[in-house]
Amino acid sequence: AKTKPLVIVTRALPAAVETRLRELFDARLNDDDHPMSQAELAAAVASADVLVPTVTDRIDTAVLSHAGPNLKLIASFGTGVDHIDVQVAMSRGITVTNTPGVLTDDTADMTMALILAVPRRLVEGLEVLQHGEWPGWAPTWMLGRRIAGKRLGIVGMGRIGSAVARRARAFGMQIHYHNRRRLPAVVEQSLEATYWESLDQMLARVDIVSVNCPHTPATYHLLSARRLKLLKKDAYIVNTARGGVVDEAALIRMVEAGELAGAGLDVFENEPALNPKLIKLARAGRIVILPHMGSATLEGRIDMGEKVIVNIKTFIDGHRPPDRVLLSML
Ligand code: 8YV
Repeated sequence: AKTKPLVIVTRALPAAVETRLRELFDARLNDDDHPMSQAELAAAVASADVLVPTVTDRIDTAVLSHAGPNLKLIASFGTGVDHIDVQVAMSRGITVTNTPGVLTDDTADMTMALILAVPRRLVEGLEVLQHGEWPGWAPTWMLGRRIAGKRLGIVGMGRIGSAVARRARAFGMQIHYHNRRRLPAVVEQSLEATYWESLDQMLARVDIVSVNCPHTPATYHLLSARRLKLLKKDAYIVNTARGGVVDEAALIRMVEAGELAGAGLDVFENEPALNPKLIKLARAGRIVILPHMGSATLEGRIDMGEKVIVNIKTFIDGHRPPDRVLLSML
């Protein structure tokens, strides 16, 4: 009888997903849910038929050099694949899949939450009350900036960027976007979105920037120190994509110097270690920071797990998995 494939899952997943993984595969789960070391990852790829990593696992060339002859699939739990050296994996005959689509709404909601929270000073207000420091209502106290009528510049108009655009339209914002490819005219019209082929030109004209593109070699520090300087002094920046897309040190300097109104960040260049300057700026009410919670809903995590399972099942059954990562996506 054909034995079940050995599927090594690097982190603990929702119970419903783990139960299903155990039913279908010889699943080795991470019961105490610690982030795996590079040595543990190397050992995992050496023995597994399928590896299920998350964003906390760095599947680099060194780890992949330990890949055993059985490893044919890396079915990542998550959409971004910047933690995996996909090119090296593919050159070793390993297929890589991700989980796009199921976390679009959750991530767009969190983006919208930051787009609202930062200019309207939500966290500052909360903290005033929590510290028992409310001086009482006054006409000129705790004034933020209006969202309606403002220009939102979306960097990366894929699934999540488009979902942010739809939400922001409902809040009365004007949608501008920069993307590798211009959207089809019907889609652009339905989102009432203005396309900017030049990122530089868009940045100079918008009030809030939302980063929604994947992190690839081409988008590393796409929002560089030079480009951040193109923003208006009273502009805000929101990032729910990947920290590496923005030059974080340059962003910090600009907020500190008052050259940028503020920022809402769910992702950072060096997670989970945070630049202490970010924490200082957050304490001072200048920025809002969240610990990579964009897709963190129970429903989302179950859907992601289900997608991982479908990708593995399809692949094991000899078919092309629905969410195969292609080099053209990177
Ligand atoms: C997860 C994400 O936090 O999917 C992504 O790209 O950033 C989030 O959904 C993580 O990636 C899960 O591995």
